[in-house]
Amino acid sequence: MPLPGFGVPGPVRTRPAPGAVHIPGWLSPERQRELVTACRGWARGPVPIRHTRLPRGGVMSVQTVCLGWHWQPYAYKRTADDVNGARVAEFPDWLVRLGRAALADAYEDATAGEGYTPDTALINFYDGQARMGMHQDKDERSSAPVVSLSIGDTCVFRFGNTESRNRPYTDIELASGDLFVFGGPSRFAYHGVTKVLPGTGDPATGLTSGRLNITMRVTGLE
Ligand SMILES: O=C(O)CCC(=O)C(=O)O
Repeated sequence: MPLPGFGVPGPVRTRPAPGAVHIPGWLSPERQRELVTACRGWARGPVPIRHTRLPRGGVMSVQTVCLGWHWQPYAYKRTADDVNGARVAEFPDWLVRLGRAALADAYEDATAGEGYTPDTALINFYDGQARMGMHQDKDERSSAPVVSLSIGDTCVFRFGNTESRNRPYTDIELASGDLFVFGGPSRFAYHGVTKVLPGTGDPATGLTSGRLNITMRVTGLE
């Protein structure tokens, strides 16, 4: 059973690849506001949101804060040793339930979310210039699906193949409230964000500019 306020199917569901599902408008406006409020709190601490530094010296253009486990390229730890050394915020049960509802809706199977217990989330904030290069989510020791929620400005999300960063890929506009799930044969597909379209979000979400993305994952770690 979808949770109240979740699982509201959007107008057009697409499946860009086997195991990958895009449901526009999945989050109600009220749930988007609640998530924005929650993300604001997590962005403050215990580990503040920041631009992640890459081992070769680069700095990511998105700002990120993690729940459950802290992702420091390219591993998960309980403490944010590259930020302030604090233990990251707990992954809340309500977000686990949201992840389960997302899988049930994405795969149109009420049982699809059973046993899905995401234990980390990366919360990314994109200003109008931020991007994310093509990459695989492969630091997890689990092949459970990734659940991605978008709020605020629309972006162009590039969803590719499991072999390389290159074609074939599909460019998909992810707008506020959209759900994107990738699991099964698509779980390790390369993906990225090529641009954000400033001014396309609705300030009623509580986000007056920029884009929030929440990806839930199962780390497979103890
Ligand atoms: O912002 C997005 O939609 C994608 C985020 C992403 O790929 C990631 O966090 O690994």
